[in-house]
Amino acid sequence: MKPTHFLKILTALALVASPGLRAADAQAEPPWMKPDPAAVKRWQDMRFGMFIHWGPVSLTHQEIGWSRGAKTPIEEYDNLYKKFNPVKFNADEWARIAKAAGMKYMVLTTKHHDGFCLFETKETDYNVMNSPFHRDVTKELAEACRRQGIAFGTYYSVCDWHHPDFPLTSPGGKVKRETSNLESYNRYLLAQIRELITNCGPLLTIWNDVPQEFKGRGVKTIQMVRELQPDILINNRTGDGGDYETPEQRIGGFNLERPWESCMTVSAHNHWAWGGPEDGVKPLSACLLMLIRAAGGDGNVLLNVGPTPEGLIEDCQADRLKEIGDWLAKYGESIYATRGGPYKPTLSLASTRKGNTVYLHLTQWPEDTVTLPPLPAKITKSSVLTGGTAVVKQTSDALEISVPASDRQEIDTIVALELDRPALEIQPIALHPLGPSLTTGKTAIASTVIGNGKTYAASMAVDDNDSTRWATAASTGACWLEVDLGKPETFDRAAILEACGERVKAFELQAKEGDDWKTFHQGKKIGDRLEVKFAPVTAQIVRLNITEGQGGPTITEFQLFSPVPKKSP
Ligand code: H79
Repeated sequence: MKPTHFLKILTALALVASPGLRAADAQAEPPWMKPDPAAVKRWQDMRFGMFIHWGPVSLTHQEIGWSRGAKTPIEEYDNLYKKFNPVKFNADEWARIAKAAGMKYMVLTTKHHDGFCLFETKETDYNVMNSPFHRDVTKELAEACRRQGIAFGTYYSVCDWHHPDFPLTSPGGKVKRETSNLESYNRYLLAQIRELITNCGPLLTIWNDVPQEFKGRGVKTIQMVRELQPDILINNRTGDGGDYETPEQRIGGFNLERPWESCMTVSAHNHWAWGGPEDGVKPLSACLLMLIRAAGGDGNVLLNVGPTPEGLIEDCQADRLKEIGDWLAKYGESIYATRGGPYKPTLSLASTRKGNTVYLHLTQWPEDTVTLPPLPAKITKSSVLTGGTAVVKQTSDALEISVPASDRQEIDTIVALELDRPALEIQPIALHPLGPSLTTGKTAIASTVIGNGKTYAASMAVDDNDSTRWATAASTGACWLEVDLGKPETFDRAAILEACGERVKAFELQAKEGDDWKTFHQGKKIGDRLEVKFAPVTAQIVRLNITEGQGGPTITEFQLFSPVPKKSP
């Protein structure tokens, strides 16, 4: 059968990132577990921050932490700091680059999983003051940010593959130490976070990472940081949660209840630390869509740069950031200090709101007229922020928007709708033209699952939750995912969401007929989200057969949809 074209139509994308605390738990919580609401609001209003992954590892062009004991022998990795001398480092220049990008805050890796400390600390000699550079990079950045009106926060990994008391070590935290002392390591961690707040604070946030060993210990971290600085925020990777969710390398789903921030890499190869001159950057469109989709879902974006061993943010990264900043300088009113919605984001649309205004970000035009469910408000005026005019028709059962093709922007056409009431009063509106998926909650199996556990099981691809996924080991190429629909069902469309970039290179959709698999659709790349349409198929057992893959394909959702019943005239 012939592969059909992409269907780039409006589709509700996402579900809520991850469940918050249950009401009963919330009541039992001590008050210091809760952030200062004004501080949360200030941080949400910023919407866009700079993440910086840096350290002696930049000398190797390999990934921070992960390359220790893998690409780089441990002995060599742990001695890199003796050659770390970033003489061109200028904290004010980094703050200036962040500011020009329209970023309102910065978060620096003060200690990644490799244990090296980019700040002056009494707790270990393994820190920047003992490198030839001999300067407290963290403090200098905190001060430069303060001078330039940028909020400053510190990334501090909970896991530490270098520290002798930490139970796991390199490569990749997969090796158990023969002796360890988590209690003593916890004292070290608390002492260092205290140093960061006292010497470099006040801080916007403590950004913890990889807390697997810290269940039950995060509470102490949260208590201490709030005692030291009541308006500080702390992310959810403490071991016991925290103030905001942190989807990584993907944009979170719509969520007005729980604050969230997606951390993303500007590197074309998704590198955190500097990947060398050939690393490259993501296109401007991809960067802007991150921001637009995040704002539309009520989340922030923390966009990462990896500076060079000389201490420079490479031109190609800085130039891309400047382009984002130029866009924000023109259209920032539709991003900063807005809330997500009322329409939940889809592939082709995101909406944000502030005061009496709804901003529609139209990022694709599958049809000349965008038809949406009606807004429960009267639109008193409309304008196109990006230039030109829009025709806006409001009826009792639809809102129709059209913008002449010549006024549509390649990346984002922004239509501002003035309402007769506060836009925040409107309840979120889901756009579900594809209808509910037939695969949701059904039984799924896979040819292989990373770790063979539940976390990345096949069922995670049919749970209608874009925070979970079916994953395979990095060595996996070809693989398959099979869903039993429970009874024969008829479907003519599929949506496939892939995580972690484009690891699928070729795939087919197959239906089981007796003992045979019949292919009803073939495709190549999947990517973030692919929607396909085909002639109706009736089957009970269906397979996503990845015939070519690289680096361990991982699928967030595999969905099938019944044909839409024709409207009677
Ligand atoms: O600092 C960045 C990552 O190093 C860190 N979080 C962000 C902010 C992180 N630590 N653990 N994880 C993320 C989760 C595990 C990611 C992995 Fe992989 C994906 C491990 C194996 C595949 C990335 C790619 C790291 C090694 C290969």
